[in-house]
Amino acid sequence: MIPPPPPAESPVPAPVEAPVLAPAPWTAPGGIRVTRVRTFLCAPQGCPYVITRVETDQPGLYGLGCASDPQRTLAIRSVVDDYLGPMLLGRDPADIEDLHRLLLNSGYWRGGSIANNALASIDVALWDIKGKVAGLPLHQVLGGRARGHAEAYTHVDGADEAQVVELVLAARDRGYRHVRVQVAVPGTDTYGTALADERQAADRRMRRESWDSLAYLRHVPPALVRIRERVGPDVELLHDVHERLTPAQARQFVRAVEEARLYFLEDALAPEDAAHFAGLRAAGSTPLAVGELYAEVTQYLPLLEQRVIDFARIRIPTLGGLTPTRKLVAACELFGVRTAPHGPGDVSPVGQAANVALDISSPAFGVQEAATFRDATLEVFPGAPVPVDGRFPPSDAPGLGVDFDEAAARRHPVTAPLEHDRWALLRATDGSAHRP
Ligand code: GCO
Ligand code: MG
Repeated sequence: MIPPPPPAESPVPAPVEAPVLAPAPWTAPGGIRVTRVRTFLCAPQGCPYVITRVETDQPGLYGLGCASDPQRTLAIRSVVDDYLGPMLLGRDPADIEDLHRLLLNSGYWRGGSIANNALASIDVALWDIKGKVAGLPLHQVLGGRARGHAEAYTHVDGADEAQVVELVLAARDRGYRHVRVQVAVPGTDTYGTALADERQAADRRMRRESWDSLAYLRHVPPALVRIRERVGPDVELLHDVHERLTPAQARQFVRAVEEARLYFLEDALAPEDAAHFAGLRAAGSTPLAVGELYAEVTQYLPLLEQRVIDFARIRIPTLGGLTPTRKLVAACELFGVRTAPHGPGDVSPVGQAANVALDISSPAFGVQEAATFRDATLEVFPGAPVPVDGRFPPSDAPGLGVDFDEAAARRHPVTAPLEHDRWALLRATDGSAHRP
């Protein structure tokens, strides 16, 4: 039995006069103080968002962060409400590095996606406040412009090549120079194709078909080569394997897809198989992208050092916030790896605004994943970053440049927070559980 939907708002925490749980030895009296940390659940995009708001004793000064991981929504909200939020009360929000380190240490057992998403939402909110106090857009706080705009990539998927080709050309006509293409494999569950998603929605996101690696290997690489032939050389094509192949199958895929001249091939290997990237690199020249599933910046380090990947698919919420992620991005720059931050519809506009601020200010930036936000999402998040002609312009508003409309959010409640974890219940043709 699915529990009743959670309240849209977290309980109001204790007033600031409570003892400061995580004091700093240098804090002088006066200055800005955190007075409340609140979380809000909403689903204007269909998937559950967790939004954190860090409030201060300065009228109208607050910061926003995104803790949205549809697979563990209620757990993440609890980590913010019950564990991390109380440690912020009474602290100066300017002490971002100290607070990030204390809150990370407070859990003792290292990171992981649930703890990191919660911590990230507070971390990004503190960066939002820093920009607002300084009167600067976040990309200026992070070092200023390294580019005039951030190139975006949009998603295209279809039941067959003809439909994909048509949608790629339409995306190019809308100004996109980078397009992710996913093509359905008849009779098998195929990641990223609308047909599967529609079925999932109809079945409350339960999987129906099984996953057939051999059918995928036979069907998709030649289809991508033919799609390249039909769309021509002037649009960058990307494809997401979504960690569904073994290392040997991934090497076959890389060899077979060479002539599609992909901009990058994403998640050809699961995190557990990262040691095989050297072999994958040797199988062909297709650029390799990985990382949305990486919860620790240190997971990237051997791949950077060996220079066996080309793009880091950084996910700021999963990595614990802007504080660790900007350090990783600097490392990417030093090792010649570009960033391609994760940003589909289940990253909220608050999370996307943090992505774009980092994109604009980092020399290592490659391309930004872009969702098509629904009107309801744009209503809940005034100032949401939206690509124009296939590119994100920098925000010129202080901080993240995105707000959160509580009243509008209440019109789009999270009604079935456990529904999304069924999305991952994929089985292979032999009935075994398979990575989704
Ligand atoms: C991508 C990702 C997403 C994930 C989703 C999981 O490349 O955008 O693979 O589509 O599947 O974020 O919740
Ligand atoms: Mg992906």
